[in-house]
Amino acid sequence: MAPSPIKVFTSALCTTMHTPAYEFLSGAETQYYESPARLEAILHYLESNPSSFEITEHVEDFGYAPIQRVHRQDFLDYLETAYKEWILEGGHPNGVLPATIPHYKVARLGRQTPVNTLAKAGEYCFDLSAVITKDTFKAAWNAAQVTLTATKELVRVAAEYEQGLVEGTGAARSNPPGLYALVRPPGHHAQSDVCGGYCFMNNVAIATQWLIDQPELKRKDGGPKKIAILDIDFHHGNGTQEIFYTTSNPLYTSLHTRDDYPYFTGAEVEIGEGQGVGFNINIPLPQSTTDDEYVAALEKLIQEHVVPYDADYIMVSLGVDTYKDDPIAGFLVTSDAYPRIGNAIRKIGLPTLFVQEGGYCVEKLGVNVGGILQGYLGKTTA
Ligand code: SP5
Ligand code: ZN
Repeated sequence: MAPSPIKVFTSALCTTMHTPAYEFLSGAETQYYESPARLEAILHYLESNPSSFEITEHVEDFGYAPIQRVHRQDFLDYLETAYKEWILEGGHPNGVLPATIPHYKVARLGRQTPVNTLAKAGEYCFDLSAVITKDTFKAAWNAAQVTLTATKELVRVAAEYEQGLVEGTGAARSNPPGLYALVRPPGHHAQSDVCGGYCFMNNVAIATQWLIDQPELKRKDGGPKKIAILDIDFHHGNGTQEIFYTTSNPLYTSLHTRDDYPYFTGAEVEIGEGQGVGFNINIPLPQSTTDDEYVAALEKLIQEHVVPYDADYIMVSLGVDTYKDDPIAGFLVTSDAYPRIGNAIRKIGLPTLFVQEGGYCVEKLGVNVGGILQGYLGKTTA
């Protein structure tokens, strides 16, 4: 039986809002690379392939609670009020950016409680890319709600799939259901109480924690459902790592650059703490990584860590900034690799939600993201 199309969840309430005019890269003011044009390009590809994708703008309101399970309230209050306070204090209308960040060598003795917005910006943001505009809180909120809406549907299609496997009505382990949350701003750099790397709220972490929290979702042994996160964005997901560092559910796994942003996290020795030891898997790769090397590393990660974990669902932090011509990132990976990546994820055989993270080569975003999703459907080209 042919696989069902991938259900795509998106909303203009997140994709078109939050548009800082610029950021700083290597000391220079540049365009803001994390832009609505990225999502338009992906959407255009998906709309041109209606036999593979079913797009919906239906968004449910899950309220504040699932976000509060992952992010600290003082941080969320800051995100919500920062822009207004910033303008009142005479900050530039492009948005809130820190000028002083409590570097650990300074903060070690610091006991001064920050009061103004510039100080708070330093407290709650770790780099110069997460510009807070008047719409940022709303956009991040809606990205989380879209991701949660897709996650609720994941639960439904997963149950249907399990039923089909039991009754043998055509479903087969080789065609697990797939869904896609086409959202921005991205999430995997956002920690429990600090933004950065274009990320404000951690969509994948919020959705994962929501799955674990559902009282009626149980494994056969009575425990909560298990989730394996597969982070294939070029950059290490320091946010997702931090949020789940001390727990054995979810399993966090990441393939990422060893040589680039966020520089200070992503080493193999970051294995988790306490109950979480062994459930944080970092695979740093060199800048020179090719298609074959990338796919081999992914297959090895899946065989050695994801499959043995015996998860109920897979959450993919889907970044295609691994692409060779990405303007701010990139291995030597070409567009040919993406269907192979999707195929490797399909072979895990578990219901999967793909959530959009990075990828900045706008002209190739459609074919690269589309390549992964088409590969998941068993196709060999985008
Ligand atoms: C979600 C996501 O992909 N966020 C990434 C944010 C990266 N921002 C900093 C990029 C630094 C680029 N440095 C270029 C070095 C030359 N290769
Ligand atoms: Zn990235």
